[in-house]
Amino acid sequence: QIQIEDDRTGLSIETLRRAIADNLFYIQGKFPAIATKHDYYMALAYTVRDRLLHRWLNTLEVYLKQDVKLVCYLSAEYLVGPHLVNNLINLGIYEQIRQAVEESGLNLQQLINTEEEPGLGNGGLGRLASCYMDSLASLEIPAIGYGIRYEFGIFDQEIKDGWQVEITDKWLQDGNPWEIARPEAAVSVKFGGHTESYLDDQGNYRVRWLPEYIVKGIPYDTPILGYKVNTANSMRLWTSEACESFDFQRFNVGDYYGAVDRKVFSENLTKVLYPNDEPIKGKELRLQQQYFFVSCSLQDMIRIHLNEGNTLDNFAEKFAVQLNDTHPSIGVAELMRLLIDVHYYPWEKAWEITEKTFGFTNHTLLPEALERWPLGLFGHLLPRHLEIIYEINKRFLDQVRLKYPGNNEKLSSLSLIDERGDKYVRMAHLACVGSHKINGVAQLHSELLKKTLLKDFYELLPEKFTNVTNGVTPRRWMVVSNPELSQLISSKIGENWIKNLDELRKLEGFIDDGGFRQQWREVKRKVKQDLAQYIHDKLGIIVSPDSLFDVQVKRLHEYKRQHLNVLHIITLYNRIKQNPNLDITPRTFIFGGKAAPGYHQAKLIIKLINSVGDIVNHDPEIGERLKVVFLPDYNVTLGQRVYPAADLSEQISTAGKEASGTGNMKFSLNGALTIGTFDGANIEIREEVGEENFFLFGLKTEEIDQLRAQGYNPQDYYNSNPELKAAIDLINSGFFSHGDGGLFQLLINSLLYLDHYLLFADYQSYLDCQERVSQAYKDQEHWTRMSILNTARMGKFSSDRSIREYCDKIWNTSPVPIQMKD
Ligand code: DL6
Repeated sequence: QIQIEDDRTGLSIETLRRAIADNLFYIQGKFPAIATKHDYYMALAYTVRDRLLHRWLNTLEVYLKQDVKLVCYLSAEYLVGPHLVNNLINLGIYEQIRQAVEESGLNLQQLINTEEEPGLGNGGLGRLASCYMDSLASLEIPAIGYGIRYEFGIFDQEIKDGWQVEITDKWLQDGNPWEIARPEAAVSVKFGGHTESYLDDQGNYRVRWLPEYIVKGIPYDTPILGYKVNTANSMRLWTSEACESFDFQRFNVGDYYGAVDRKVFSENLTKVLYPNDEPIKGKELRLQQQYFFVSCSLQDMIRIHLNEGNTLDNFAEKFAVQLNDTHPSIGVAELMRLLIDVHYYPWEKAWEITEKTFGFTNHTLLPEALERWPLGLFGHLLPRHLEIIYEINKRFLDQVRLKYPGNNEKLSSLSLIDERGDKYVRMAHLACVGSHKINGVAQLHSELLKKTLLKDFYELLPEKFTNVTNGVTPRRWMVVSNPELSQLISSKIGENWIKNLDELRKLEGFIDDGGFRQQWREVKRKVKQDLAQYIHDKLGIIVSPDSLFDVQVKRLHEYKRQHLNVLHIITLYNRIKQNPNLDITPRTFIFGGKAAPGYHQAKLIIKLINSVGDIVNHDPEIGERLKVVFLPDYNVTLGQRVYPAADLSEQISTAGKEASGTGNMKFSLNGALTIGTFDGANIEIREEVGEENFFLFGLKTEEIDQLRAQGYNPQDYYNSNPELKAAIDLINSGFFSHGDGGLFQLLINSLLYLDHYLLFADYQSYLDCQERVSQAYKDQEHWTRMSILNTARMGKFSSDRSIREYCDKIWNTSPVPIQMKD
């Protein structure tokens, strides 16, 4: 019998080649002689998408038929990263496609490189959401990731004269082959106006909301395929549109601009992603965005549920909704509104459903990142939700009174409304009260939540609190980004580690094999060479792949202390200048990361890194011993280049400030050693890899508390530590800024007179620890052993483990395997 492959589903090289040619012709409307690389990328992307659609529609059909429980991840941010290569890996057709592309006279890597990544997030929180989407699908857990389809994602970063310059990110400009619009599933979202009460036919008291305006939400779906399974879940992102594109009444009375006002407002709603680290106050558009996507998503869930013939009575048994930080926490009030005002549930039943449905993940202890909305603004935009929040609060505070009679202090600290000065709605409190589980993202962070930020909630509702330590997907962060190391690993222990990361432990059995260690080093050198080439091509800086690649890539923030790293560089520089023959381990310091456009100190740190680099890199006396590189426009794509090439991972936040970190996991997984503080997931990484394979330094949280209680004075450290003083004085002298001693003054003064993040207190410990790193690196055999052990012991930090924990502790869900129909 002859088997004929369908051009849209077939996986043979010949069929794939034909499908690419077909898509070039019929979708891009091009023939080879006039096709650009981008045309070929699109033709290839559509070829891959066809194979996804097949699995995706099959998955949706099974979900529908079996009326499964769905995990709905509500996240204002997703940092998806490029789709093409990840889909090739997860489909298991990388090699076939490479050959099919080559037979068409093209180079797969070049096509992969033309993809513009969707930058729909700021950093860790958004990237975590995407790792979790990968794991949900790979573990065959039915899920939808709901979010916002920002037209402009996180800005592109350029560096001009050492300063960050922000450029609008136009990721949709050349089309997005991975998404499918679903205008038929559009929903309406109300804003503003007022409420009124009425009695229904049965004499029940009801409230209706008469909005000032209504916006339409259109879903765009992107299939997210699991690794070598048939499950493809949906990432459903909402775009806002005007209900009416043109107001003829206004036009007819001569109000030409007014006629398009509403349209402009509606379309602006999902235009742009807010950079984090900006003060929230007054950012009305952000609250509009949050409410918009949350309302769209909850309405969507209810539609799906009712379509399956259910009533909402069992909504919580069929939907587990996770709040990714407070950004979607308005969902608590919105679900109450939908249940009470639209589906006429009594308050008590609605509340029971709501609390069972939601789980809340906190991602930060930084007080400035905690969302609270001025009461006036909130009530103006969401008048009905404010009423509902007042009622939730009234009932909640009654509960508090029972436990703490006469304790006004407790009432005020737990209340959903902050009334200590100007009044605010506290979104974290709404999330805590309205969720059945609350979790932090690393053990230390979850403990600190209970002791500090959410202490009163913990004392009142201890059973709600739990921890789920973050994880990262080994598919993107090893198989996609480090194919060389992945192949070496698989050649020794097979491929099962990709689905079960604990299997990496088997590598320990090869640790005494000198040949294996040699191969390990060769792979590292090769990826370092590739990064060195990239650095040369982009920045014209020559770095040696034999130097120690010391890497800090993450958002720029004072608590992450990139400037502590700079103080180390300057100290090494000073040492060489004082002793030109100094024998030190040659290092290439590599930085990358974006600063929020309004965060001046963070931008000044970027300028400082580049200024120090300018001097150090051009000083002949320093030569090859020190190089400083700032990689512009750090994003997922660049991360994929950088993590595999690192020898040393800088995780040097002030203890107690980094909730978890996930870059720390990606580095270790790729065989880098960590220099880190006792903070976030560093602690658990050290526990896993062994303290002898981790470079720990700095004060612990309790020591920091003690130091502050005694009265911390950074000047004491400055005056008593000559090397620290020399480094600070050199910056202040204008040595790195063409004589302009004032340029870095804001930054330096904040260290000298405040040092909120205790750089000076940790400086000596950091330097000593870096010295241990340098010594260790000289013994390459031993370093290789430590590197292998880091990789081998990273099983815990797979996002598959995190997702299993969410399923068990919070969502109460289990896998639904998908069989393919012929
Ligand atoms: O949980 C993901 C990620 C953590 O790894 C980082 O430590 C933490 O800083 C980050 N938090 C945020 C804050 N956003 N808010 N709110 O991005 O989350």
